[in-house]
Amino acid sequence: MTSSTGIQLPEPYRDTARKIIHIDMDAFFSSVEERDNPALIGKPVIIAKHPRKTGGKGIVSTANYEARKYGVHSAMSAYEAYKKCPQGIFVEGNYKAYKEASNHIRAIMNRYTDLVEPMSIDEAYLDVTTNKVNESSAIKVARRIQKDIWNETRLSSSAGVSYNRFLAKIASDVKKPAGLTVITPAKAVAFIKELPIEKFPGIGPKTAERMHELNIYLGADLYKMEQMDLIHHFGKAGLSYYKKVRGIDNKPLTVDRERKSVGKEHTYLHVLKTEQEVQEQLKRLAQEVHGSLERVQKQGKTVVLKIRYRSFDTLTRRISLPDYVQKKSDIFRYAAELWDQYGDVNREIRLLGITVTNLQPIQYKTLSLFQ
Ligand code: TTP
Ligand code: MG
Repeated sequence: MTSSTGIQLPEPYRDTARKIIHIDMDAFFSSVEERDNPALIGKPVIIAKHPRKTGGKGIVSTANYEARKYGVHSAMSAYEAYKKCPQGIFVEGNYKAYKEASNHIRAIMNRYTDLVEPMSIDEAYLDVTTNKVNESSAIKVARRIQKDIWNETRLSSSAGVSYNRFLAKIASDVKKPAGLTVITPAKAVAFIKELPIEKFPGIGPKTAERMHELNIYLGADLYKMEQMDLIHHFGKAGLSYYKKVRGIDNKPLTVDRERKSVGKEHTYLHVLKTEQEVQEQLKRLAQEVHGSLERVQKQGKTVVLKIRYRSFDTLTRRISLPDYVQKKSDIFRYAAELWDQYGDVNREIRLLGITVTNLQPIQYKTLSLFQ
């Protein structure tokens, strides 16, 4: 295609071979609360501390569909929610229960495919092009997962099925709660053309505003824009909009293979011969392991020390703790304790390593729950 600048850009390729499902739980936090306290069912439920208790502070995590009828929604101030729906029942979040439900749901998904990319506590993408139950219909897989989730957790979810992430995500939002929407390659472009621009995943309020200034309100308006012009106005994102409005999103799922441990070790060309050298190296290793734990947002319950002597004799000794550790000072303290108990500096040290295992994610903090 020729742009207004006269430069020719290649038309992007549309991959329609994959089968992608997006699952998003319905009114997640409040559904967990209703399940665990049936007295709430049928009433407007708002997940937030009551503004009376916080002196008017606090933000709504979510609200059930009953409360949404009054205009209450996520990220609204609890005070505003109270004004809109004074009879609403304010429930403080119970993060542990949500996390537990989320883990269970993830385990169900993993029974169908290992290609699961969680996006938040209540949503995930699944690539079921090939899957563990040998079901060629992605729609049937989605239905089975929704059914399993309901049977095993008593929580309802909505699913979107299509050939890429972008469309699957749009689809899961079409019919809520308990919906299942399919966007086929044949229908994709027509579907996107009718979509208001602010409903495009990845287009936030600011970008939407800039699009409005360019007279882009619907997918159809975006479709008419030339590739080069979109790049001019929106940079790299412009190219992505150009593709998405044509139903193109070839990005594969990113699967985080669960890390079981985080460790560092160093081999010393000049063997360590003094207690002080060992202590310094343990501190350095503790610092590095702490950094890695922080990057993966995990903490661990077991600290392992590895020692290799000049003779190449190698030993690993571990200590399992009642509480999770992540801080550098804790990792160092336990590694140093192991060293005191099992190490012998007179044998001269060729290698030291510290590993933290028995990991769990650090508590997820939502925008609003813990303020
Ligand atoms: P969402 O999936 O955005 O909302 P939802 O599941 O409550 O409702 P829907 O049926 O429309 O999907 O978010 C999932 C959970 O994440 C939600 O239950 C509460 C939490 N959350 C916050 O704590 N703060 C926020 O601002 C948002 C958007 C969500
Ligand atoms: Mg949800």
